[in-house]
Amino acid sequence: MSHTMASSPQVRTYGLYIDGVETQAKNTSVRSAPGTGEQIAKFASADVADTERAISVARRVFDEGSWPHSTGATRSKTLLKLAALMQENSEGLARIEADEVGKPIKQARGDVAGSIAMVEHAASLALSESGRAVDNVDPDVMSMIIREPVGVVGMITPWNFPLLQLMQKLPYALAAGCTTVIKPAEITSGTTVEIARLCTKAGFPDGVVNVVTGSGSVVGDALAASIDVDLLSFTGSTAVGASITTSSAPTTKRLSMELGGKGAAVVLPDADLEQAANGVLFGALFNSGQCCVATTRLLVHDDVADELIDKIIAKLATVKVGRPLDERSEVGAMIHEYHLQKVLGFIETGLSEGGKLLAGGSRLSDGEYADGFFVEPTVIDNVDKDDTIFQEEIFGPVLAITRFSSLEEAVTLTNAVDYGLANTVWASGIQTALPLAKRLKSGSVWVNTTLENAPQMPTGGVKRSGYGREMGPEGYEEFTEPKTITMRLEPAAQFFGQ
Ligand code: TAP
Repeated sequence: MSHTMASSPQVRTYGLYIDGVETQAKNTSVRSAPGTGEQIAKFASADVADTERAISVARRVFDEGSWPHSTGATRSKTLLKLAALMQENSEGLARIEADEVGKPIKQARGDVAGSIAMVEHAASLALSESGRAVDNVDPDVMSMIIREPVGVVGMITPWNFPLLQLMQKLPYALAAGCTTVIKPAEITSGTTVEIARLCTKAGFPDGVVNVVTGSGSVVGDALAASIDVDLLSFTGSTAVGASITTSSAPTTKRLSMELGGKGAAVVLPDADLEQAANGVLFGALFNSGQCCVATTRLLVHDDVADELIDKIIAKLATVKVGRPLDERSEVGAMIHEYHLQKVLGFIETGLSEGGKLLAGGSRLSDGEYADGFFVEPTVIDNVDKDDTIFQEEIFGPVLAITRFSSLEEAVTLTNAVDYGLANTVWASGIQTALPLAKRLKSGSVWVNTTLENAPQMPTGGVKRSGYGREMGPEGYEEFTEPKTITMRLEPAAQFFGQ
């Protein structure tokens, strides 16, 4: 891969990656760039038989192959080799991601850097994590809790951060000794196939990393229904996640669910308002708001609401919406036309339910925006707890503002949604900020910062945002199964009152 290839108008072609070999499928799908309308990639569209072939390869390689029994050092070195190859190809990966998703190239570079950091972190866990001993039950009893790889892992990922979401799962599963079958979102499959190619170069045995591109209702459903998939690790919408819990139920496989979100940024009167204005806006607009942890609800104390909103509107005037490969762009395109219309529909509903438009509100379609799916960053004030845009995940660059007058009200409002992924608190006094952070129902809370992640920090949701954690030692453990081996030393065990 080279970035000249990625940035040329030439269409990139990707096949199915099974057992270390890339093959074409009977059908293909074509992806046009959401920022420019140009055709950029052609993906293989797998059928159920292709998916079952990939699963049976992953099953055989897990049951009979060397990877699950390899040493921590081998897994770690192979992961570090993958990280080095990703580094060599980082600009190409970033350009594919920007092209296919429509995100600004600067942010795509950040996604690649973050992904490499996760591979390196997983490499360290492959060396450091192991089982434990229990030796305090009886002086003559010793128990070992060993950690075994969970088996064949199916991974289903969304289109908003194709590489980053994959890397929150794949390196940790590989560090644990699992084999994998990955189904990326059909329209953004490029970097996932690129990673499979790099995995072979890095020295992962054939069949450890398999990629089956195609639609969710075919490939995803086949993964959910397969008895040979031991764990299905899913990132996507709450609706599809819920349907997978049903479709996979007869197999009793383990599930890990990273689902939707509806984060709030809570701004207290003692907050640094300049910082808060910048952070709130970034949290709402990052990845064009197509971000599970986006803070698209601003909950602000009455005393500082007007001042903060003025600062947000002033800052917004300096934010550059632009084509993904334009180095100046800070907000890119929506993923596709249908989604753009959905976002515009949410804005319309928000205003019809009593919201007051402070900025944006329309599609951008002139000049550089003519061939892409761009929405103006939008700010709506006067949003009530029961309004649609307060409750539902918009997945677009829309900030909904609600005011409060007491800490209790801020807690109630933050928690008054079905989701529980990530929230943010802006406040100077730690005595207020920390107790507040503890009362917010979400898997993560940021205080005086936002969207700040690192591989050492686990991420995941509560309520309808799902269950399970990714990254950190907790994320690694998701891909392991504890096994308890108990031994009696001397004297011999007593049975039936011998
Ligand atoms: P979804 O529409 O749910 O799609 C996610 C994945 O599921 C895609 O690969 C999709 O395939 C596949 N899929 C669709 N139907 C399926 C089925 N019946 N069985 C199995 N798989 C199926 O989500 P999206 O629109 O791509 O992504 C946006 C959503 O992801 C948002 O709700 C966002 O909050 C959430 N998200 C959550 C997180 C975390 S960490 N919690 C991170 C990122 C995104 P195709 O699309 O190819 O058909």
